[in-house]
Amino acid sequence: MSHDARFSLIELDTDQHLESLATEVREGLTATPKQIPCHFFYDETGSQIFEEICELPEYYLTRAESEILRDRAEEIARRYAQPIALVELGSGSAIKTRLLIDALLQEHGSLSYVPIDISPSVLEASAQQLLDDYKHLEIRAIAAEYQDGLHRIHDDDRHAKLILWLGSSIGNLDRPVAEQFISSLRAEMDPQDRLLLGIDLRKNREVLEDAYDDSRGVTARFNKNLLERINRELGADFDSGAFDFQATYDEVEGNVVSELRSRRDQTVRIDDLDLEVKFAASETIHTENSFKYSLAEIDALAHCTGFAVEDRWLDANQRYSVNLFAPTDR
Ligand code: AVJ
Repeated sequence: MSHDARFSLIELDTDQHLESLATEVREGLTATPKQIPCHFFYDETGSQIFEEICELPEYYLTRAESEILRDRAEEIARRYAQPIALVELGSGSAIKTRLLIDALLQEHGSLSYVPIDISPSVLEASAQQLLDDYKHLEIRAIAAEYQDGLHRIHDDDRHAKLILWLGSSIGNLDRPVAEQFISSLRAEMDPQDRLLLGIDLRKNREVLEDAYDDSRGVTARFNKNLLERINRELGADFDSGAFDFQATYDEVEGNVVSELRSRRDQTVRIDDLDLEVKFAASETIHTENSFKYSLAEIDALAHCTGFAVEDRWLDANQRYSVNLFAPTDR
């Protein structure tokens, strides 16, 4: 079959939910403490730098997750007797998804892949590649925010679903928000459906702070690109060299906090917002939280969102977990 027959893209109108860069930068840089939401990391440059981060010796998360999926993909595929719909939140780095696509096609002969991502262009590009490589793959892409996209996956009732949320993306959410979001996933799932969740584990400070502030300065560049993006898109005059990057593990919260810290007193002008932002020496801009979970916290998360942990796999170094959540009835 041609690509056209095997590909569809639904674009949901999510404008009313999507705050623009302008609005959120104004809010975040006039707040105390200052902050910029981490989803703005991922413009074209930022997405490229993120790929570099995933290859860093210190950033073990991507490798650990791939190791687990490589070892377990077949076993996961064999749990389903019939072809399924593989739903993925954030179409992400295709490499990890391919491990599962390979195993599912091997097991069932056909597969429907439903990537949900905010960017239609990212969805189209990755779909072309996948359709070329897999002749028995059908792709029903949804360009939307996760929440809106998820309401659409119910439309396809022919297949059992396996929902993927990989990369420890859950770590960006405050714990109560994570709980709400997993509950909302549960609401879209039937008894035979499963949720496969990649979650980074709590561990000692040094390993975490190295992972989030690498010796080559790639993560620092990733953070400073936020300032350069604001220069490019909002006509600002940030000198990114006048900020230092820092990642600090809060052991009690289990949270790696990423920040940019002003090296001196300075004023930044943002033309498009007609805004001047003053920074005191050492004042910070909060850029990201990366929450870590203990195994007990993952069990509790499953329990209070209507799931049981049906299976859990760790990498050989026991730094990272992939969890198969099965709906419980309640
Ligand atoms: C993509 C959100 C999982 O928190 O580990 C990597 C992003 N930030 N290095 C993470 C990130 C700095 C990442 N997530």
